[in-house]
This record gives sequence, structure tokens and C-alpha cells, in this order.
Amino acid sequence: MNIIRRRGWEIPESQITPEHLVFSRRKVLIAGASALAMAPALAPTLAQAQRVSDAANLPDPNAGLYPAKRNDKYVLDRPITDEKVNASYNNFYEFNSSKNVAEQAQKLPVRPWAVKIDGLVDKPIEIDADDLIKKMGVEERAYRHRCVEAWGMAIAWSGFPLKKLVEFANPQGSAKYVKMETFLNPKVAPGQRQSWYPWPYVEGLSMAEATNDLAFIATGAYGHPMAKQHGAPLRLAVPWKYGFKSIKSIVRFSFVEQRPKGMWEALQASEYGFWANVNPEVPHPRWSQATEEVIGTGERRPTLLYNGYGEFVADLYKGMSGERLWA
Ligand SMILES: Nc1nc2c(c(=O)[nH]1)N[C@H]1C(S)=C(S)[C@@H](COP(=O)(O)O)O[C@H]1N2
Ligand SMILES: [Mo]
Repeated sequence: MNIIRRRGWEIPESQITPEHLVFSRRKVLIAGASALAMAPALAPTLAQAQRVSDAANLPDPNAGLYPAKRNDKYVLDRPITDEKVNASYNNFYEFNSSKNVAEQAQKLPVRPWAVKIDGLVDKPIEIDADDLIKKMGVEERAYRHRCVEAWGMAIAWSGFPLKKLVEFANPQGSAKYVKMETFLNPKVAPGQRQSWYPWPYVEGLSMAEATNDLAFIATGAYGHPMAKQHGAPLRLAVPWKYGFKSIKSIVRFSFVEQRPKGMWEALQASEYGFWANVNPEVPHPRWSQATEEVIGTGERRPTLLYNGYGEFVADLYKGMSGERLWA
């Protein structure tokens, strides 16, 4: 199992450094706000400390990165979905196939968390997620999210562009795709005991997609580290594609020459393809894509081509009309 094999990162930096954070959290709890005044840069607020302890088994050494500065390049055409609504309506099949996975997902241990970067790179890397996040830095982006089940939300992610991770990995010229994998841990994820799913969850992007500025690795949401049900500690956010492309709780990025087959594509290729770009005019066999339900408001809105992100990504698909570009 990926998260038990720890060669090369047995004592990650994140295990050594958070002592002072634990200490200041205790001070916060005992002494109240005065402790904050003593160590303002280090100490999370009481509310943050509570959320951090909810989000992870150990304190998050990067908690101070949130809330991050909003990148104003990406604007929404609708309000951000209420956090409580968003955090209690999730798809995370590793836990169960209902939308009600938040409670079960809390069992996922997210710290420490090893991330592998391998395949067509000169030097494969194994790095702890906290160290990776610190290295990459964090900004906030308000994105729409569109599930192929014909519902949508809007969410303020925090994280970093995937292209930064690609630059860090420094893939060889022969790399054509980046393949991403979710953890495999049937002990804590009961859905992974259902053997008819080809676990682990896999997704992929072309190199051009992965290095487009819109492709984002989310590490937080709503101004704090990400809740487990959203795919802590690292998940993809590619808002011009159907939601199943936005793989959660990633443990591995591999640079490959062959087009990766996503878990849903492996399960049912007639319903789920590789490109999976949002298009109101191309129905999924089970769901018309003409409109979408706005979760939390009950409103129905017309679906937008590329989910409204065409100005940033339509060029990626020029000259590809022979491909199945839509779900
Ligand atoms: N590992 C993993 N990633 C996943 C899924 C999943 O079941 N497992 N579901 C996908 C689907 S279908 C959607 S719509 C989004 C849901 O993300 P959210 O729960 O944060 O809204 O996650 C995607 N990523
Ligand atoms: Mo979805």
C-alpha cells in the first residue's frame, strides 16, 4: 500500500517541524488569545486550530498559508456555494457511492502523506505533501465545478497551478501525458473493498492541458486546509472538464508516453472518455448536459461550453475534431 511504504521519506520534515505548532495550539487552548499575541506568525487562530485538527491527524505545518491571496484572473458568474452544502455533497467512491461521504472520509489519515513523481523524468522524486505544498506556495482561485451528473457548484480553492509541479518534475521531451493516482487503502476506504472497481482511481491529462494555467492542484478550500471529503491533501481541479477528471487525494504523478486510462473509462468506456470537456450539446448516455442543477439553490442554469472556460482552454483542442472531446 502506497501510504505504508515509506522508503526515502521516513522522517519527513513535516514530522520534525510542527512541534512549535503543537505547542502554540496548546497555549491557545490554555491561555486563550494572549498566546496569539506572543507568536502571531506561528499560532493558528483558535478557529483555524479546530479546523486543522478536523482536517488531519497531526497539525498542519502549512496552516498559516491560508487564507491565500485570491487570483483575480478567474471570476465567477454565480455566488460561491455555501461551505456546509459543498462539504456535505461529495463524490468520493473510495468511501461510498452516495453523496454523503463526509463522515466516513474523516478516517483517511492525511499526514504524513507521500507523493511520488516518476515516469519519464531524469530523477524520480518522493516528497511529503506538506513539503511539496510549502515549496509550491498557495493562491486562491474561485472556480466552477461541473459533475457529469448534471449538477454544479462554485468553490474557492487554494493551491497551486499544476504547471508548477510539472516544472519541478522536469519531465523528458518524450512525456506526452501526466497520469495521476489516488491512494489505495481498503482498510480505511470501504469502497475500495468493492472489487468490481479497478482501484486505485486514476486520471490523466495531456502535457498541454497539465501546463495550462487553469489546471490547478487544490490543497485548501474556503480559506483553510482542505476537508478530507474534498480530497485532502492534494486534489486536481480542472473546471472546464466534468468533475470525474478532478482526481482526489493524489499520491502519484507519473509522466508517460501512453494515454492513461481513467478508472471510470476502464469501468465503462461508453460513458466516460479521456478528454471529458463540458459541452451542453453532447449528452451523456444517462444525463442530458443542456442544463445543470446549482447545488444549494435548486436553480437550473444552462450549461456552458467548456463550463465557461473556453477563452482559456479552447485552443488546446484546435485540430482535434477526430477525437471524442466531450464526455
Ligand atoms: N479519488 C477520487 N476522486 C474523485 C472522485 C472519486 O470518487 N474518487 N469523484 C470525482 C467526481 S465524479 C466528482 S464530481 C468530484 C467531486 O468533488 P467534490 O466532492 O469535492 O465536489 O470529485 C472527483 N474526484
Ligand atoms: Mo462527478
